[in-house]
Amino acid sequence: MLAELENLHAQAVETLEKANTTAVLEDWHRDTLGRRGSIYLLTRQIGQLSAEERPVFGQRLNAAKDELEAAYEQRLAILKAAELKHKMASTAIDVTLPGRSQWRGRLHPATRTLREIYRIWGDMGFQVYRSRDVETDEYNFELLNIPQHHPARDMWDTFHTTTPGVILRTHTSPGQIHAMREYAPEPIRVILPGMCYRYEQITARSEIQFHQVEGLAVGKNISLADLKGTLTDFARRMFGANRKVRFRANYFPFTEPSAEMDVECILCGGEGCQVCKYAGWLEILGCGMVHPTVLRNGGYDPAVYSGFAFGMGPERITMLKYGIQDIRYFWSNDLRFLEQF
Ligand code: FA5
Repeated sequence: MLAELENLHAQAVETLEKANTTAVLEDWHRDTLGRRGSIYLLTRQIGQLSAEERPVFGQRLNAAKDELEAAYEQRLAILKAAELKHKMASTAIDVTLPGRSQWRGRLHPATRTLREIYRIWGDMGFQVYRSRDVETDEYNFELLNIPQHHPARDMWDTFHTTTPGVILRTHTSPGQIHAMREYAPEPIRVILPGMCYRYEQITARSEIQFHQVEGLAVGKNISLADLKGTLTDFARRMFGANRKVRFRANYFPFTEPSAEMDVECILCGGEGCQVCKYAGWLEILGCGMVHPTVLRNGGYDPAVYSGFAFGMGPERITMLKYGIQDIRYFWSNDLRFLEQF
C-alpha cells in the first residue's frame, strides 16, 4: 500500500505540473485531494494494515497530502497571476487612440421649417393651436362653406375611414372652426400646424400627405390691409428683409375675397430660373378674409367681427429654400437626403 501511495503521489505531482489553467487545477484538486480523490481514498484502507504498519503509513500519507496541498497552492498562485496578466493585457484601453465621434441625429427638414414658422408667428403674437388629423365631413367641408356637391370638393379629394362621414382632413382649415368655437367671442390669433392628406396623384410637387400651417386672426376691425401687412412681414422674416411679395386674386369657398401670395423667387431673386419656371415668383400660400358664413359657423357675428386666414405648405417652402426638386424625398426615409440638412 505504501508503494501505491508513492505511485499516486508521483502521478499527482506530474499532472499538477501540467495543469495550465485554474479550471484544470481545480479539477486536479478535486480528483486528488478531494473527498473522492485518489489520495483520500487510501485513508479508508488503513484499517487493512497491521498495527505496526499503520503509523508509518499514516505519517507518510499525511506528509504526502501536505506536500501536494502546498504544491497546489503554489501552482494556483502562479496560474492566477498569469491569468490576471492576460486579462489586463487583452482589455487594456489605449488612452492615446483618437476618440470615436458620436453619431448625432438631426431634425427633419420639414420640422426645421415648421419650427422657423412657429418662431416667426410666435414673435407676431400668434399661438399654436393643435387640431385633429381625423375630421368629419362637416368640419372639413360643410362648415367651411363647401356643401355636398360643391365643385370645390374636386380640389380636395380625400381618404375615407370605415365610419361614414369621417375622413382624413385635406387641409388644416377645419381647425379654424374648432378654434373659433372654443374662443368665441374673444379675439383670436392662432396658427394651426399639422399633417393633411389628399387622394391625388403623387408628383414632384404633390404628396398624398404633407404639412400645412393655417393661420387665423379674428377680431373687430380686421381688414384686408392687416392680412397683406401681416403676411408681407412674415415673408420678410422668413425669406429676407428685402423680399418682394405680391397677391393674386383667387377663389376659396371659405374666404372672401381670396388671394394667393407669391414671393420673389428665393433662388434667382426674380431673374427667372428653373425652380420658378422663369416667372420670377413663387406661390407659397392661399389666404383671404374669413367668409361671413364661416364666421357665423364659428360663433362670431359677421356684422361685428371680421378676420383673415391663410394656409401655407412647409414642404413647398423648404423645397424653395433649399432648391429641392422633388417632394417625394421628404417621406422616403433616405438618409442620403436627410443627412444634408
Ligand atoms: C388650401 O388647402 C386652403 N385650405 C388654404 C387656405 C387657408 C386658403 C385659409 C384660404 C384661407 P391649397 O389646396 O392651395 O389651399 O393648399 C395650400 C398649400 O398647401 C399649398 O400652397 C401647398 O403649399 C400645400 N399643398 C397643397 N397640396 C399639396 C400636396 N399635395 N403636396 C404638398 N403640399 C401641398
